[in-house]
Amino acid sequence: MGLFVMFTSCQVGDKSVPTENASAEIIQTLQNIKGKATLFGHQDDLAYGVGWKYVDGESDTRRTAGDYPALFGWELGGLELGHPHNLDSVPFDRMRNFAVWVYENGGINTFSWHPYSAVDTTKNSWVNDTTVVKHILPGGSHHDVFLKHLDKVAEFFQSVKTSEGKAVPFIFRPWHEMDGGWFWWGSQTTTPEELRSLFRFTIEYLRDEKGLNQMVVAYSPDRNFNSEEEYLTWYPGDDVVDIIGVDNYWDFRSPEGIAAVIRKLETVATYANKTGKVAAFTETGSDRVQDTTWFTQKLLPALQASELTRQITYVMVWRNHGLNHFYLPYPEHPAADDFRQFTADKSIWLLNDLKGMK
Ligand code: BMA
Repeated sequence: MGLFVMFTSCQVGDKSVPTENASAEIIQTLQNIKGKATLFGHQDDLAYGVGWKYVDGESDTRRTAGDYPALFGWELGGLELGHPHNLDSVPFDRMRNFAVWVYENGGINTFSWHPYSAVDTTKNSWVNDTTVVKHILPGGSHHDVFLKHLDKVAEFFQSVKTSEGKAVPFIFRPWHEMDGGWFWWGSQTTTPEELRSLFRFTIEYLRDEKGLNQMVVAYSPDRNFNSEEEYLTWYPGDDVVDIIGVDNYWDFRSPEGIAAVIRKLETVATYANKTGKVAAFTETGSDRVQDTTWFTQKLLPALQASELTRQITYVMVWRNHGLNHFYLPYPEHPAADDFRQFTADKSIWLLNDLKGMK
């Protein structure tokens, strides 16, 4: 990487205090590419794909487009209960190695977390009929259980380091899609104030108590907003968020929806500019890519719609679980050519493009 900024600003009260911060590497990279390119990302890319699992060096992105993604998504759900693998069966030991490989090969890691409920650990993230958040906040009946969950997450993050012992910087994207009703931290059971407290508590605990200075934080509601004010309903504060994001699958499903995708990306990019942060399209995709020109006719036009959408620093599609659930066309898939064209666009960067910049 060219110019390395070893210090970032972190807000304490109303003062800006420089802190030595490994996460600065990621922010600097994203600031450098802002307006020039959008990094392409894929969830679980190195772990498995359509028709393969845990084959060294394998990647559906590389199989189809000839190079790895620039950004790699990983999921932590299950870690909080001490499970050896996540809820999609990815062993945490392998995930740690993948994340180190990504860092050493010039890519960026981002972690999502779909935790089990600390109130009833038999319930996964997709429950919306009981109140959880109120009970896990400080003073709540299950706060101590939640702290143990966070300790597990912290311990894992601390263990992601190179063989020389350097902490691997990463993006953490907790409590996403809170504006939807499907998760236990979502709008069906949680007030905006509770969610903001949960988000803030989570980050302050990991960063300040556990010293995770290599962590960059992404805020990513789903598509349920029509103004900046609505977008910020759940926003925990500029001092605990670095990346201004959005998840949006839904709006792509109708032809008129692209305008909505664009409008929301513009809201995100505008707020990022206002606060000196970077904007990202944190999750999207079309399951099984049934629309075989989705990448060049939907996603690319959305990313290239305006100066603001061109400032989206990365876009990530979800995982390639198998033939019944995948977001990236495997080589024989009818959308493979379209995906190749998409990644060949000079504004879309895979791993080698990103390395070239550095
Ligand atoms: C969902 C699906 C699930 C998966 C979950 C967490 O969107 O892909 O199969 O368990 O994400 O990764």
